[in-house]
Amino acid sequence: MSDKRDMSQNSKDEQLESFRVNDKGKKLTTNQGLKMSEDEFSLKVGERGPTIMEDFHFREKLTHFDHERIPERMVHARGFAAHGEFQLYESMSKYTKAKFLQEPSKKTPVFVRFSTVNGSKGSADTVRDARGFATKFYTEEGNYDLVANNIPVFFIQDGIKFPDLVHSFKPEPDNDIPQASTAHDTFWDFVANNQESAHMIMWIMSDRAIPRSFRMMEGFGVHTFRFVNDKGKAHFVKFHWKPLLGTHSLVWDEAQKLAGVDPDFHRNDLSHAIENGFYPEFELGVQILAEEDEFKLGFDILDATKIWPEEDIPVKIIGKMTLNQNVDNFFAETEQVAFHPGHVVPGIDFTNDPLLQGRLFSYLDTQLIRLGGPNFHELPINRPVVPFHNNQRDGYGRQTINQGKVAYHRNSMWGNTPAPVSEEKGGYKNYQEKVEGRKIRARSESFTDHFSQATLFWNSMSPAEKKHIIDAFSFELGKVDSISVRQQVVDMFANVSLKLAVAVAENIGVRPPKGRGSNITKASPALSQENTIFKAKTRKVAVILTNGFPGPEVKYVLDRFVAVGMVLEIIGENLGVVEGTSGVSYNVDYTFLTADSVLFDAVYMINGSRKSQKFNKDAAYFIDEAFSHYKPIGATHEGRKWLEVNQLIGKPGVVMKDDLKIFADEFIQAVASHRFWNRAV
Ligand code: HDE
Repeated sequence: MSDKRDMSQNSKDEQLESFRVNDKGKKLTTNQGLKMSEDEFSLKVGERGPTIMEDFHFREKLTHFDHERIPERMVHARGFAAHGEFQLYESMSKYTKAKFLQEPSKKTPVFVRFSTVNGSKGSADTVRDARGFATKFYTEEGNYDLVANNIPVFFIQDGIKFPDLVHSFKPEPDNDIPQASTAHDTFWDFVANNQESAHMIMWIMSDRAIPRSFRMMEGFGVHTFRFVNDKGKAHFVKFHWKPLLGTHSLVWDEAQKLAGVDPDFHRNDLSHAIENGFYPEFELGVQILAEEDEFKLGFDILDATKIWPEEDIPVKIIGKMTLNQNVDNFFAETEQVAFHPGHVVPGIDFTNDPLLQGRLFSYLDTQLIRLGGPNFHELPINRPVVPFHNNQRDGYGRQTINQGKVAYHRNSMWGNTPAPVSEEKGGYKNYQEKVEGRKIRARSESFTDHFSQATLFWNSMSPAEKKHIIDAFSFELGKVDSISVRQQVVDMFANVSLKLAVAVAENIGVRPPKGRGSNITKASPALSQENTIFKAKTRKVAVILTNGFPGPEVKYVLDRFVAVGMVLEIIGENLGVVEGTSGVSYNVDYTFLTADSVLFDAVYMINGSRKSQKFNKDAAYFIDEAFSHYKPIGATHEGRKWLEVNQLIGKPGVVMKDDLKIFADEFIQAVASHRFWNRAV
């Protein structure tokens, strides 16, 4: 690609366009462009004879196929991505000179890959795990990667422990079991013997680890980074993504069932939302701390197991990212994208967080093995939208044809070019932090409080959220064979909350914990999902509808739902069209054979008991399950019979009204509420 083309282009999409190929309607050729007359039969000696070496087409086709797979990511193997754009609300020039954070009028193309951490590429979407939330900004100063998670802290404090952590949570090495799950001995043995993990474990046991959707997750840069302005003045900064649909989760039973019913649940959710024009939106927030205040927070800001409570340091919302385009090709884009926290632009810099320092080594290293060499930056999805010039040459898969003889610095033959650029003219210059010290392998004393913020998190949870945490610990430790490990974990979490540890100990058959509990009483309301945004928009409603439904009335209600952006899926007795009175009809999307309540956010029943016993049984099960997952249930017309049969009338979140306008209002409100935790199920 010529510089001219690179320079003229600021849209990543235009750049990708030049790489897109559509084979539809084309003639078949080999990779050398040779048209082939036959693609079904290998070249043989006689019709029944052996295949011969001469068959270059056979060999090329099979060889390519044999090499189609690349190593999956060591962690974050299962991911799903989309394109979009980022736009700033107000200039950040006071804090950073990063060009993409100066002008509210400017749009920066982005590519975002969401992922689970633990499971293999083919594992289920809804497992209990942290989620990756990695964003590549294609800026005019080169690519900036914000490689974030949906949890604001991490398990460990120093990058050197990452292989130990990952070995403990991956399937156990003797039998490769279990897949995509931390509910096994080695992980919990690691936790109990590496107590810096306490805070992260509280998040992993909470609802945050089973998100309803990628569209409903927060994102966190985790580490403390630096913003540097054009005067060279630095501020500490933490990055946040806030979803405009609010932060919402599944319930554990639902998450487990979804892993079977639809292992692609989050992928489907994201790609369908984009296809239907419901573009996911996330606001970018920053917490900013003056350098002088580095030691004022009561914990070490270089410790990645700590948050900056939002009530103490507010999150300033500075812009919005909109995901508006699905990928064309999963391998070329989602699989080959290569993120790296070290991909920065002037105005964004690092701190000495030892976890961040470890990451700055690991990401480039991992791309070399995964993408087969040092030229992965030339892959279309990884190319910056500005040209790159340096003396790096050759290597596997090199695409640029570098002209001329000179490939070294310093030179006279090319006037010592490519030439470094001064800081004033936009060259990156690392922040000149003064550091002094002895070379030692040690943990700073300021990194040794592992429990205060774990308790802060616990204190901030609603009663329902606390119950989910106790249930999650009990599930995970219930799968641990070693009684000693179970006991160690319970003893450890007594330092977070005695109530939590005692409840878990009872459930998993170990001695009551030895710990004394915590004297931390502080809470941070921003940590509870009860305090998030609630909207009916994009919520998926199962509409149970059979022939003979009252056409105009049902149409009125369904139109109201669509008007607020709810997504309706019709469940009927059979596929095809379901007919109502006055010529109103709908296409049926599912029968009870293909629909399961876990696929939906809410249920609306219009038609009640049918002649078929099977239909009645299936419907009863469907509604019961939705009820047990705390989902809104609405009924009008004959649908009310189901509420009677299932004894649901008057229960929280069960809406039944004769007046259809009032019904629609109340049901929309119920759907926006997400779940009704005050139900006894
Ligand atoms: Fe990663 N991490 N990580 N990580 N990480 C990778 O890089 C690593 C950490 C995160 O969608 C790998 O390209 C170390 C924190 C995301 O492609 C690897 C340490 C956070 C993704 C790696 C951490 C993350 C990765 C594997 C501790 C949240 C997926 C494949 C020092 C802020 C990116 C790859 C994608 C991927 C190393 C800790 C986020 C092996 C050594 C903390 C979102 O390089």
